[in-house]
Amino acid sequence: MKNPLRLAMLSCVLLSTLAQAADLIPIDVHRDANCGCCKKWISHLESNGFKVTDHVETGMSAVKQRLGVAPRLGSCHTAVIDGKFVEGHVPAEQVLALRKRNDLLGLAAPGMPLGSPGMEVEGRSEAYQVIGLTRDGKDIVVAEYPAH
Ligand SMILES: [Cu+2]
Repeated sequence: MKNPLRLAMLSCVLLSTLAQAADLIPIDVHRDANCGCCKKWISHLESNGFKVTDHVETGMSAVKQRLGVAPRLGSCHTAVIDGKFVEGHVPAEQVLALRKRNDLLGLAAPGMPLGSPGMEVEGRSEAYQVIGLTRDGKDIVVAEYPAH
């Protein structure tokens, strides 16, 4: 390589790629093979700094039971981060906030609310809540969308 500037730029790109890889937050996502909105939610996480390990499952209800997701909080996919569950289309910012909450076993966006990440439908959205399940088994509202 004759051009030293080009070499410097190239190594710069390599370094920033390495730094990004180190900063990504690992999360496991369990989903059914036929779930399209689950894949969209995975893309939402990936574009918000997560490194997703995708687990395709044959029996999601058994997975949810094993991970401690109360049936009333159920949605499609179930993720696990730092030993806590994330059920359904929870926004990435709430997943980040969950990492600092030791009072919660997990978070859920019950059902499949239109307009939540991965559930975008042109011109349609509905209000929904992000629910936290506390260590003593209570549901608490952690966030409401759209934010107001
Ligand atoms: Cu879904």
